[in-house]
Amino acid sequence: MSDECIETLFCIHGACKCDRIDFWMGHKCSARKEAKSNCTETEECKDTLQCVDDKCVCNEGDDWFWNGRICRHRNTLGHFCLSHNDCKASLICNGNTCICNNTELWNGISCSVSRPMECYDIPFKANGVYVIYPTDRIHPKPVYCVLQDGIKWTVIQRRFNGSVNFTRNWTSYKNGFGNVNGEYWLGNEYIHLISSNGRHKIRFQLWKADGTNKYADYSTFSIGNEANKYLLTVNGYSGTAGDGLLNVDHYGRAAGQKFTTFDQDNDVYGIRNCAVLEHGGWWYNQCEYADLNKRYSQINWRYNIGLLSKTMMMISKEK
Ligand SMILES: [Ca+2]
Repeated sequence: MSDECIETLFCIHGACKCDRIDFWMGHKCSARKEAKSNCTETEECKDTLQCVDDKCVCNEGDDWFWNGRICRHRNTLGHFCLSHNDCKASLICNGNTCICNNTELWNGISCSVSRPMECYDIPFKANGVYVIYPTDRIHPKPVYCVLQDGIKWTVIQRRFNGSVNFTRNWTSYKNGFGNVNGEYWLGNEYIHLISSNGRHKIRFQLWKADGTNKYADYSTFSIGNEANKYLLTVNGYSGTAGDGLLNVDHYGRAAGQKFTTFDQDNDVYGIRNCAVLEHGGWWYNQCEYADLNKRYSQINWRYNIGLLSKTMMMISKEK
């Protein structure tokens, strides 16, 4: 019975305890404390608050806030809200939805007035899909971004299971195709716009079916515009895969070549179209030495490496 307990304690299930919303101070019960109050134990703080560095706080990071009763998780773009506090930093609550204010755009992490041209411009920490604005800084383009060796890369090509057909026409290669979460080609127009905006480098990542992983870097990479047929410029090879584009047999040198698709023959092979022969779109010469866009079962970089089962082409700004 409660009268058997000393003052401020209640008899709960046969034991003297403080009321649920109180805590035991050592000599009496006291109300649990609000966010930002001084504390020595988490027990002293209101439900879901924790005592960290002698203060009652929401301890799951900046994405959590105290709403006066409990710690709540801030929502991301497009999710429900009642107030600005319900939304992640830089988002506002409008019509019960977290949005950027109308002069800013969402880059996958925050709203920003400076619209990213490429992954290099985004302060991301984890590989994934982010939004870039390479065309005019207005139209969004989702892209897969990779952080590797401290470098932020924009993935322009990715293949790993053959689920996406790379036998495509000029317009398809120009605008891009596939799935940004899976296999895709970013699009020659985007690759041109990004790679011609300051000096760029490219990394070709190559995996064989047995898991062997090699790479080829070129410290200079750009492609021309559509009028130039997206002509390929690469230079400055380093890596473990060997150079497959520049200092190779003349007939297959992709460096300096225009892009060819089955409906637009810009290759050097006079009587045939290499894109038809190889079932892809590439900077064909007569025809190729390395070709990552051909029929999935035949992707190759150099003959001494063998067939590839997984590829990634990614570009970044070269400082
Ligand atoms: Ca031809």
